[in-house]
Amino acid sequence: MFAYRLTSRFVAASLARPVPPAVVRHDIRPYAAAAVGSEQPTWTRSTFPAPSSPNPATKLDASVYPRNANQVLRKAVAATTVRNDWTREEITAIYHEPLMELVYQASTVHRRFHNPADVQLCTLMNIKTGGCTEDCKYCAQSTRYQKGTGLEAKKTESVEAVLAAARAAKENGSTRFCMGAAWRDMRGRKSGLRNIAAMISGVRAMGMEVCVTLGMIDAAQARELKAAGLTAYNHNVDTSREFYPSVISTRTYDERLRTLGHVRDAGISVCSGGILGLGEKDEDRVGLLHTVSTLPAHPESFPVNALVPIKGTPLGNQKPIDFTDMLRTIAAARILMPATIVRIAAGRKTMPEEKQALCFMAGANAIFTGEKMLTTECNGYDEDKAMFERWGLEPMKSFEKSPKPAS
Ligand code: SAM
Ligand code: DTB
Ligand code: SF4
Repeated sequence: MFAYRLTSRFVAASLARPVPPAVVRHDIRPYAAAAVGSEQPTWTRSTFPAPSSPNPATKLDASVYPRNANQVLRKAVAATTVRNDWTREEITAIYHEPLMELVYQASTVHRRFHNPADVQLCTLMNIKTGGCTEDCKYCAQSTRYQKGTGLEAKKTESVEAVLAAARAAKENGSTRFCMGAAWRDMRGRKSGLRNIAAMISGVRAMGMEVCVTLGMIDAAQARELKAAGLTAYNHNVDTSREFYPSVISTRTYDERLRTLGHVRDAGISVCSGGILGLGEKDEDRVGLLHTVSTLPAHPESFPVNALVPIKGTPLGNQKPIDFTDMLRTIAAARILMPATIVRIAAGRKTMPEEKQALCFMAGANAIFTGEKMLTTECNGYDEDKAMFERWGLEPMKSFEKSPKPAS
């Protein structure tokens, strides 16, 4: 009561008095105007004097952090169209902005391009578990680390089992169903592809968006998946081009980009993001953002995975990514790719709700929900429903952000 009286008296007093010029920058009105795209103040690192003892975690190489950082952020935030000509220097400047300001500006951009209450719910199913020949150092499903992980390879799931899981996901409010297979590519899997086409058309017939992640595919396979009704294809570049070879040796960065090209050419939405916490540096997270935000067209979806350390893999003892690095990556992605769905992917299970809320504030607008990710636990449907209730979030409608299918 007391607080209320104080506040209303303060509001009444400030409305009565004209705002003196000295406090104009604190006035909320320019920020509100920014939501419709006009000029606004931005508080950047260069707005403040250099700290007397720089924090080693945020110390920057002057050669990559441009002097005109303020203008870089200002221009990025004021943009009303999507850009794909970002330079690494520009992305570095945005990524290293004071975190509060970065989140605030990302949130502003988010509100210009999306309804901030809408969050897409996607459920994953591993349709082929384990037995993968690749050597991705983070992965539970590679045969190379099987002795340590103890994960047994399984047969591919049946179409019936997949459709039953999709139905359950839909009943729980998911609008996208994503099927993953633990293999390198689709070579020599003709009957496998026919089976997957049946899964795709069955899930589509339920009115859900369908995504698959099947490793590398060629142009003809992409067209076949499109013909079956596929909405999106997930294939992550994972990290920067420079850091990539320290994580995976059995396929190249360019091979990944070629698959993304086939997906795009077939008219399928691209879902491509990365993993944080592999031991990469800030410049690698900037490199990841640079790769995806300078593709000829931005991915429609950008998943941000935090490494889930799997015992027995080479990264099983990796220290967790700093949450602030994850938040910076999400916020920068929102500014660089304003129309893209930014997905909090792996690692959400261990994230307290308040951290998740900060990610949504910074522009994340999709999650995986359900019993399982691929081999690890996922935040359950009920837990996520309760969180949405508390924070005023709503499940995004089907095909809200993906091209509506013809039929
Ligand atoms: N085999 C296919 C491929 O690699 O393209 C599809 C499945 S793969 C598991 C999909 C993505 O999940 C990987 O590219 C990686 O970004 C993410 N991922 C896998 N294991 C992970 C882990 N332990 N922690 C976080 N993300 C992980
Ligand atoms: C993506 O970027 N992350 C999801 C989905 N796309 C396929 C997979 C995360 C896997 C997490 C580790 C596991 O469950 O094995
Ligand atoms: Fe195989 Fe995919 Fe795991 Fe790499 S991430 S080992 S390709 S299942």
